[in-house]
Amino acid sequence: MPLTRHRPARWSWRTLLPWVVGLLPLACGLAVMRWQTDRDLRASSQATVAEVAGHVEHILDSLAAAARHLQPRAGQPCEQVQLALRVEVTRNAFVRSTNLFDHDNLYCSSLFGDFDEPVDPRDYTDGRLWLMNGNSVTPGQSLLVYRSSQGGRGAITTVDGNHLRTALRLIGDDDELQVQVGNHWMGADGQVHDGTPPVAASAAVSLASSRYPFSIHGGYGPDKPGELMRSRYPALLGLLLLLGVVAGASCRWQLRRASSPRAELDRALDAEEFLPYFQPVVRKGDYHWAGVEVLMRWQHPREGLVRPDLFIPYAEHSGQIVAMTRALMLQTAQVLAPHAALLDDGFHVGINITADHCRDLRLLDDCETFLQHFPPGRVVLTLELTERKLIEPAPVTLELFEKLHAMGVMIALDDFGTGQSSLSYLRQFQVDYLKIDQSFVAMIGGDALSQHILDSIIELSAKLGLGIVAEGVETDVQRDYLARHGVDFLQGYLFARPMPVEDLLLALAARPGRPRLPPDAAPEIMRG
Ligand code: G
Ligand code: G
Ligand code: MN
Repeated sequence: MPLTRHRPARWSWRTLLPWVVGLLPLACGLAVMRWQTDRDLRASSQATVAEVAGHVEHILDSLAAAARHLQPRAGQPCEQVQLALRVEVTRNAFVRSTNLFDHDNLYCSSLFGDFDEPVDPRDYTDGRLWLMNGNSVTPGQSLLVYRSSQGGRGAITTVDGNHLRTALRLIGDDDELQVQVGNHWMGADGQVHDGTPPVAASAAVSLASSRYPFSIHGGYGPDKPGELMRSRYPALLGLLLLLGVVAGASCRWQLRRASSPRAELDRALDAEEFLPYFQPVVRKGDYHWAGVEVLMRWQHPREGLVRPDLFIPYAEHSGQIVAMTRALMLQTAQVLAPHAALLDDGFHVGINITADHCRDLRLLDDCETFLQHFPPGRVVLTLELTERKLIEPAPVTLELFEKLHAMGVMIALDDFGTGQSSLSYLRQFQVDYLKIDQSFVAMIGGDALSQHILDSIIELSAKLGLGIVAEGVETDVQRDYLARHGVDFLQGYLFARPMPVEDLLLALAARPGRPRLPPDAAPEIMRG
């Protein structure tokens, strides 16, 4: 049974706002922390890169000083200069080897003495530096080569790549550092690669030496800012989280507290909290159920079931009653239509309508939608208009009622006797039924004057050819009196109280001659 209709999740601003308010301090705090962290990381990265560059310049100063000393000896025979080459190696901690070249040919080396190898200045960045992945002496062992030349002759000094590697590792222990010379670069792993080094994910910084043709690149991995924030601001993060929760919760609380009745009704309409209850109307004589009146109930999440007299007046005042009635009609059709087989042909369904609903022709669509849910002729839709708040006979209203009648919709004048509708009014709107207000029914058995009023109403309706329904029948005396006076339909606690749709369907199914009696069904009181 589609009685429990599932609710689509709706995201209105009222549900979103507490989240936004709760997340805002968190987002702002995180943004500020992130900005501060990035700034600090960048500063630390810049400092590290500058320190490494200074260290590499210091190493290169050693190489340059050794080369400068040897430069004047270039061109002299190897056996004469070999000792001087070795002295430079011994004197300088960073110098691994020294060499001399003449006419672009390396002819003397501190390691081997006489040597013979071409020197191509194009290998050297700026003619001075070459970062290579090993040479013929130590293949696979990176080294940095410094070349000092004057007119095709000069000195070449080298430093082991390990010295650079140590600088990269020790100075920036958790940085990603690289030294780049021309088209070659070396990372903390000590390997020399071609091309340009990868750019660090965060706080990437590059610094080119002003004195030698190399540059240092530094930065941190992608996880570094997060790690730093967690380790640096644990208390602040916790506080922000708490602040967010408190802000969100208090916003939610405020929204709930400060919500106007109008907003509360809108919310309830969205949440489908208005339910149809059904009170049977019985026929005189056999007291079979001729139909039902649909009465709105508010299934409030905290207050429980709310009676309509507590909220309908406000809804009528604010105009929200029209949307609420429309939703109620749709819901009524949706819960009854699957069980249309339980209804007799011509079963009356009475809906209470307010004057506001009759100001344009949209009520026609609402009624048409309602009737389309049922097999033709199965239900007769009856609109109950209260006599207390009469509808003005504007042209559009008259057109509306004409078309409603053409569609087979009946009109009942509710609470009859409490207002002052004229005969012309009854005729103008082609009213089909009068519903005698329960206050008159309660007069039965009372003084003679009150009873006279009731009798007059019944008489009047008979003269006008209108059907008549008595409301609020509570006793056998009232029932018998009304039956004797020819009242066609009766409604009241004596027959049945307003009930939820589950009970209505059980009671309808339990009627004699009906199939499908549910095993544990406890049918509502039945007089049929
Ligand atoms: O159901 P209850 O029994 O308590 O109804 C109280 C008042 O609320 C009655 O005057 C009845 O006409 C009105 N009422 C109940 N349901 C609706 C409805 O759907 N629309 C309007 N306009 N009035 C309703
Ligand atoms: O739409 P109307 O104003 O006629 O609404 C009918 C109202 O009368 C509803 O509030 C309904 O619960 C109530 N009602 C229905 N039957 C009885 C009854 O027998 N006695 C009393 N006191 N109220 C009734
Ligand atoms: Mn009514």
